[in-house]
Amino acid sequence: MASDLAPGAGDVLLIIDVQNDFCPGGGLAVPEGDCVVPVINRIAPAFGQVVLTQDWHPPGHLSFASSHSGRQPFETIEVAYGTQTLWPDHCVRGTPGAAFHADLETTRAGMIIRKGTRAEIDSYSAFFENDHATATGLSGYLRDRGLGRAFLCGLATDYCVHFSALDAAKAGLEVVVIEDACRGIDLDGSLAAAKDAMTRAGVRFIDSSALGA
Ligand code: VGL
Ligand code: ZN
Repeated sequence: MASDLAPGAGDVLLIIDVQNDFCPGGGLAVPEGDCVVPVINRIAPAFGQVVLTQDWHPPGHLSFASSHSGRQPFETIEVAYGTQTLWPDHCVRGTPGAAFHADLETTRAGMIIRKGTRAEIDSYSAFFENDHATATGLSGYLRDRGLGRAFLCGLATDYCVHFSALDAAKAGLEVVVIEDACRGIDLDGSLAAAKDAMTRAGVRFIDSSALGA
């Protein structure tokens, strides 16, 4: 009998930010970030619908420590929409660091969402910018296509995967995070906190082997 986790109609695989800058050697390298690539390539063919996201910042983006004199990466500042962590420069639109990892199989994607494209606002979530008000259009896309369950994977577990999962749950989607297809940054306990918040939001965590793919 097929398990309830076997991907079918109504399911989408959401591949978050598998870009060079989040992989070893990149501007904001996530430990083992590149290890998600073979896992994602193995499971993606099981899904009829695949969406990719790409962190895509203009030069001088507000989330870059280098945009604030005297500030260092990983410090936080207060901005119009709340607290913002400052990052090393990463995923500057059009640069090699912003490109998908060269081995990531992207041809199956029906949609690529670029986020963080406005200089004055960051966007961790694939659904809303960090003001939690400006939509990217992804929830409409999923709704229009009748997709009610989102399987999430990619980088980073505690930032873009985390906030995408919360927004997906808020939008009424059933949300499943494929843990071995994600890696985290883990800044000051952010990984445990993210997992807690996702669990409280009803997000389910699985290993890719549970997909039968
Ligand atoms: C991300 C920090 C800054 C992510 C993007 O993809 O998780 N994290 N920008
Ligand atoms: Zn970013």
